[in-house]
This record gives sequence, C-alpha cells and structure tokens, in this order.
Amino acid sequence: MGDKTDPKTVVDPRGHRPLSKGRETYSPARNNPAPISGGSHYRGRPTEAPARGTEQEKEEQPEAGGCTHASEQMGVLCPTGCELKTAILKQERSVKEEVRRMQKDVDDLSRSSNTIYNYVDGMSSALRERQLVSNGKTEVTNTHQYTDDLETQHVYAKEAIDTVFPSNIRILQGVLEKIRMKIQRVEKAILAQRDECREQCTVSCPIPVVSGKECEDIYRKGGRDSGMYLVQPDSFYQPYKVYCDQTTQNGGWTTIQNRMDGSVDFGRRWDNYRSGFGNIAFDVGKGHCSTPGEYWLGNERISQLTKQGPTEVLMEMEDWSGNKVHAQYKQFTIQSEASRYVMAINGYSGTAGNVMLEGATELSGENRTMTIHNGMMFSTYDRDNDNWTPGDPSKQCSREDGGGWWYNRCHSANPNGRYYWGGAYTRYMAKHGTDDGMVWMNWKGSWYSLKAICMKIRPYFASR
Ligand SMILES: [Ca+2]
Repeated sequence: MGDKTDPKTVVDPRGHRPLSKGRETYSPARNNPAPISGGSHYRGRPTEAPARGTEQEKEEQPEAGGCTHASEQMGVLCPTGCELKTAILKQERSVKEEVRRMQKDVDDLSRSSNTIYNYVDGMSSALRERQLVSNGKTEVTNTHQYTDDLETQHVYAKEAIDTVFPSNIRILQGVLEKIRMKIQRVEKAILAQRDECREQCTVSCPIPVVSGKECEDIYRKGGRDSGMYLVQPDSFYQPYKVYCDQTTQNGGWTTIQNRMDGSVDFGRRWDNYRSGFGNIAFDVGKGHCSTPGEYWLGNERISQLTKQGPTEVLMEMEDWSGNKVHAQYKQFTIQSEASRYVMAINGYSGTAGNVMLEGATELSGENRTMTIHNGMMFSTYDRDNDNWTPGDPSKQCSREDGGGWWYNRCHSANPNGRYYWGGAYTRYMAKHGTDDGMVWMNWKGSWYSLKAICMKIRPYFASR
C-alpha cells in the first residue's frame, strides 16, 4: 500500500575495484602533463554572423556499392546493415562446414548399414538352408545347438538393422534437414541484407565542398549545416570524414564519439581504437548525410586535433526517458600513442556531474579517487594501461567493463561500454558481473546504461 522503498535495495557502485585486505596499495599518482591552455590560433567569432557562405554545392563521391566506399580514406559508409552482414557471413561459413561434415557422416552410416544389411541377408538364407537340413536329420544335436546360437545372433542383428539403424539415420537426417533449413533462412537474410545495404550505399553521401582543418574552421568558412564533412587538420595527413555539429552552442564541434542505437560494437582492440571505427554519418532520405552514425574517430586523430591548441570537449547524454544532461570541459588534451594517449582534462561546467576530475560522488576516499579519469592512459582489452594493479594480467578494467577508455581502477564514466536496450541492467546481464554499460555514475549510477552519448571537441578561444 505505502510506497516505502526497501532499505535493503542498496545499489552497489561497481565503478571501483576496492583494495583487497592485505598489503595491496593504490597509487593515484601518474606522470601526466597538464592540458594545453593559453593562446589559441583562433580569435573569438565576430558578434555579427558573417554573410552566409555561398550555397553549399554538393559533390558526388564515387560509390563502390556494398559496404565500403570506393575511396579508401572515406571509410565505411553503409550504416547498421553492414555490421550485421559481416556477422552473419562469418556464421554462415562455420555452419556450412559443419553441415558438409555431417552429410559425410550420414553417407558413411548409410553405406555401412547397407553392408551389414547384405551380410544379415546372407546369414538369413544360410540359416534357412541349415534349418531345412536339420529338419531332415534330427540326430545331429551339435548342429542344432549351432543353429540356435546363430538364430539368436540373427535376431539381434536383424533387429539392429530393421529398427535401430534406420531410426538413427532418420534422426540424423532430420537434424541435417533442420540445419539445411536454417542455412537457407540465413542465406535469405543475407541476400535481403545485401540488397538493403546496396541500396543504402548507392544513395551517395554527397560531401559538401566546404572543408577545413576541423569543424570550427568549416563553420567559419560558411559550413553552417550539421552533417558529414571532409577535414584535414594537417596537410601532411590524408583528409578524413567527420560529423560536424554546427548548431549546438554556435556550432564548430567535431564529433569524436557517438552512441545512440547500439549498431556498432565498441568492444574493440587497440588498433581499432587507434585508427577509429564505425559509421560517420548516413542519409535518412534528405539527400545528404545529416544524421550521425555510431563511431569512434580514432585516438590518433583525436590526439592530433587536441594537440593543435587549447581544445574544449562537450559530452552530451540522454537517458531512456528522453532526459538530457551534459558535461563540458574547457581543456582537453590527448597525448600521442607513445604516451599511450594519456588524457588531461580541466575546467568543468554542466549538469551531468564532474566525473572526469572528481570521480563517483557515491563513493568516498580512496574508492572515489580510483574512479577519476583525468591523467589516465587509454586501455583496451588487448592493451592494459589502467591503474588497477599495473602488471597483473588478471586485473584489467577494459576486459571487464566492455570498451576502450581512459580507465583508472576502474571508472565513473564508461561511454564506450556495452549498449543495453532500455537502461537498467543487472550484474547477471553483464558479461563479467561488472558495470560494463554506457555508464555515467554521477547521473544514473552504475546499473543504468544510457540511451545516447556523444563527445565533441572544438578549439577553445576565450572570447566567445
Ligand atoms: Ca591493470
């Protein structure tokens, strides 16, 4: 009747890995450089908006069809379908092999049963003959004994052949048939997927002619629509595609991370996180790529962008009821791979909670310090650089918590964690019993996985 909450339902914060009793120690100290601050090569934007740039001409880029773009540096274009297709194709190969082997088994079995059948047939006629003979000469008792034994064996053998073998073969054939039907269904699904994929990919994503070093540069050059653009921060490197948010807080944001529907797997290796993965943007029927996909821009690119000068970062998130909060930091620098992409961050404002610098507020003391992300190196499940007993291969945050991230011991925020549909999840649903969802502890706690989260960066300049 009353709406008292059970005092026993204490939500266990799993972000940290408490010290075990004994001599284990935790050292928060890390040799981390401060984020880049000070003068920017950008001045504040003029108060009055500059004359709108010439109407953006769209340039059609060649499309290969299928999942990959004709031009390699353009990366993967086709959204959700391709991930699925790859997974199904992988599955199909192994099942096909299995069925081939089973087919061979069934053939062998049916051959050997034929042989035995012939053998028993021979035995049957031999037995008949013998019986005729023994009926004529009743005094041969030894033969009689022999005939009885033979008859018993014959009955067993015949039984095996007439009922056991055929029923075994029938069962096997049934299994085979089921697998064959499954494969047919998979093949049908693949074909449908292939068609869909082809269609989505041939609707080319025209790349606006306006390009620049990053999205702020593009904004200043007149690229005012949010969408996919080609950027080239440094003429030494190949240009690449990014999603620019040109509307939030006056635009100029380069999206470095985006999650919104779980279509892309974020449990990836170091190399993947280094070079980036996922789908930059797609076209939902407007003729241009104005909808961002799920992606990680890549640690190399993020590092390069943030090292060009003072950079701010904006993390926007949404829960499954449509509520939105954000965390913004005026300074954000990612060092190079040689420094294992160590993160330095400072200057919080926002509504989501300052997890990066303060850790999880539901924890205290050392347990809380363990969840601070500032100053941490990047870790993936195949490259452990976290602060949880460095050197011990059994203590790896990334392996347990689902994605690549600047883990400490382990986290208060886990934007690259696993995608859980619906929000609330439990330790029993988690792969390792840990809070491996898309967690932001200071907003929703450990056992709530966000619906969407996005990280975007912009060159920081004081007068805005
Ligand atoms: Ca570790």
